[in-house]
Amino acid sequence: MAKLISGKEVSAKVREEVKAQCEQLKARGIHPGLAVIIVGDDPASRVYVNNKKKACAEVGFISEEYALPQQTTQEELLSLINELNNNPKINGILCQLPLPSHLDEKAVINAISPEKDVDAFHPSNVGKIMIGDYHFLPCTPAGVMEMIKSEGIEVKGKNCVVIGRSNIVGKPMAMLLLHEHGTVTICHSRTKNLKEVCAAADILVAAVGKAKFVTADMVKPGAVVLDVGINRLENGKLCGDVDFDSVEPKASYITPVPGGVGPMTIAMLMKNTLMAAKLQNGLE
Ligand code: L34
Repeated sequence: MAKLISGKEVSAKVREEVKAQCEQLKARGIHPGLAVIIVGDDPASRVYVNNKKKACAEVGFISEEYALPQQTTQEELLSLINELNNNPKINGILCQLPLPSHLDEKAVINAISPEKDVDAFHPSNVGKIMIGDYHFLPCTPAGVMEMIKSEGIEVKGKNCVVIGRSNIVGKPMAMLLLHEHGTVTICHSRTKNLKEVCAAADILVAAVGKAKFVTADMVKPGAVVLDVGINRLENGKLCGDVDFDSVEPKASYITPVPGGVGPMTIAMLMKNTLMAAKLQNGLE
């Protein structure tokens, strides 16, 4: 029987801390503001953006939503980002991904001012993370680390395996585990003996994007299993990358989906936005 690490509970604590610090900033005349851009009408993105707005309201941030139509041009999107870069009321800018296929994601990420890049996707922030000298951490990997810390789980010297090598999750996740002195392996679609590699992990992070990809035979008894996946099944239910029912009895800790890493991603976004407001006001 694994202990469940509740993203709902851990994220509520993070938001509480952010709220308290936001009140202190407000007392000094600083009101943190986040701009969220969403292009098109992807239903999942809509849910995530709504959750982000809700979290902003809860912690006391100003949030501005820019909902652009599906056929928005690259020029229009870049011109909005440029405006927001120059808007002193806005401390953080986030453009919800994925973008419609006619838009150039890389160019959009590059256009956001690194000081306002609360996703930490800009190459300058990615580089800073690599050398361990950063202000912003990418929200999802940072959320996973926060869950690990909330249980006092030690990473130092542990065998950590990350499945998935995306720029948004897999790669930065591996880096954060490395910063905590884990011995880190990144697996992907070309990995040989994936099952064996995973089964050697003390800490296993699944960020593949395939429902129930991680089965019990891939998990070492007593492993800590963190599930980043959010997959929608045909019946409309959400499901992680981990086959929860078979893995849960084998693991020592496991995160649920929903109510796991998803809410943590949003809480860490609040933390980054607070940091952005402090930085832009010379407080960090
Ligand atoms: N720019 N794009 C940018 N930044 C991000 O950090 C994201 N991400 C990912 C997708 N695109 C992005 C998110 O916001 C994934 N993501 C995200 C955020 C919130 C939730 C899931 C993914 C979330 O709230 N999950 C809930 C369930 C929501 C539901 O019912 O669909 C949960 O309990 O897991």
